[in-house]
Amino acid sequence: MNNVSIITVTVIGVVINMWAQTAEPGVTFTRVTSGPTVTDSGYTWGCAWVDYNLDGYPDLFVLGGGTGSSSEVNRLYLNNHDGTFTRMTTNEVGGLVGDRGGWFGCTWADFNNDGWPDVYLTCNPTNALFLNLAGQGFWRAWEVGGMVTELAHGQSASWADYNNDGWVDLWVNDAYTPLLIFA
Ligand SMILES: [Ca+2]
Ligand SMILES: [Ca+2]
Ligand SMILES: [Ca+2]
Repeated sequence: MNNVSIITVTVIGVVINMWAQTAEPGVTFTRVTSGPTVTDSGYTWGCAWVDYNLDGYPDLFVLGGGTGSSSEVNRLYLNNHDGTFTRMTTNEVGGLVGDRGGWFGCTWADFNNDGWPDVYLTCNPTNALFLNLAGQGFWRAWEVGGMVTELAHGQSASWADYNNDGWVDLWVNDAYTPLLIFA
């Protein structure tokens, strides 16, 4: 893996594909076939790269899909700095990887401006906001108003400081309610 410069990940249903680009940009990609990021089974939807522990290496977050009794948990893969990843457990990072649901999308941003990236997740039946505990885990925030109570079937979301006041704002779309912005 010494010649790897870029890794891309695609998650479509149960199929997880991961390609590593060689050091010469634009030349070729090689499919990654080993390690938990490509061998773990389960039904998955969205994904994102995020350096959640701020060690300078991007970690991989993958959302578990499904509904009802077949709902899934999310996955957070810690970058080991050597081309490999370790799947984090509920004991290590909390409900972010233990709470079951029909998780659809995620958007990462430091919403409380403490320097650590937090994440908002869209889900059936309840969307969620997880606060990053200084890279040592995540806490699910419930007392944050309608962003985790008004929506029934979130699809996707995105953070941006649209009014330029120094605090990120959240845009969410939902299958059954009007599009919403939480500022
Ligand atoms: Ca990291
Ligand atoms: Ca934060
Ligand atoms: Ca703002």
